[in-house]
Amino acid sequence: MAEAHWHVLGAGAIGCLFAAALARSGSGVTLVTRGHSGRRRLRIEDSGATTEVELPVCGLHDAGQIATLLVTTKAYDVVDAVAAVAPRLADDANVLLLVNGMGLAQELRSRHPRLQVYSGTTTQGAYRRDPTHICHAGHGDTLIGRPGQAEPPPWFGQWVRAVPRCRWESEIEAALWSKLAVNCVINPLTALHGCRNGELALRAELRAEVEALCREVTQVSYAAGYTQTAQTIGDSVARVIAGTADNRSSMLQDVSAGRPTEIDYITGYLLRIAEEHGIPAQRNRAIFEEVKAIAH
Ligand code: KPL
Repeated sequence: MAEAHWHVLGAGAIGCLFAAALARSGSGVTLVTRGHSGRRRLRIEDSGATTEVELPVCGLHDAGQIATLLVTTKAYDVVDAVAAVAPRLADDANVLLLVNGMGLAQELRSRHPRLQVYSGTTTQGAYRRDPTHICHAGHGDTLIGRPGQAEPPPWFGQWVRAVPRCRWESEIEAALWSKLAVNCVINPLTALHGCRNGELALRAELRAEVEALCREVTQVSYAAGYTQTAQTIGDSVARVIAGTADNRSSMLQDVSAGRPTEIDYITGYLLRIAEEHGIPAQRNRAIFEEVKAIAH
């Protein structure tokens, strides 16, 4: 059977990093952009060494069928971006969502029932020095899965070949939730206080806010059946704060750049689950409103 050809929608740092990794390990890859078709040379910098890879680029509305799509856009762009390429998607196309937050896989499944929608989460760190120059800043784990699917699909072998520390996760919802839980605490607080992640552990008033949010996330996690996250959220948040102390969170970067934030898919998703279980989650609700007030 021929290997999957990957179309990558969302040519930000993470999209380019995975596109380059797939291409370098022998997979066919095309970047899908809002611009014109052509070729793009990407430079990937990793631990001081820079490698180059040139990829074909197509426009959103070009002809040509898409059988396997990796989506790495901002969460708030996913629905529109997938709708834009929908006429090109094969009947049973595979769509792998590697985006922040939760709720989008369900939304895509209900809008496009024929698609095979998979989800992923990664702790790989990357940022763009410019649109073609990506800095691979941190090596992490990449988990991919689909609710109810114990065994990976055939295309997953291409990911194992391309991406170190990539594994199939049969409990992908729990993995996504545990990342969401950490993001619910760190991202809005750093965005509201305009601080780097590490400051959340240094200032007493911010430590108190972290604790209050963690208590609510624990409550919601227990109610939703994510027991492991409920039992470990405090330690996980402390570890991520320490490990990414110098980082400006993605939400702080979005607010600083005047972009929309992903709050609807992070705290907003937590609040929807809290409501389903009759939990008020007042601190999370307040912080959700505050982020809404300062951002788009
Ligand atoms: O995922 C992140 C983000 O900024 O979105 C963390 C882990 C908080 C790192 O900054």
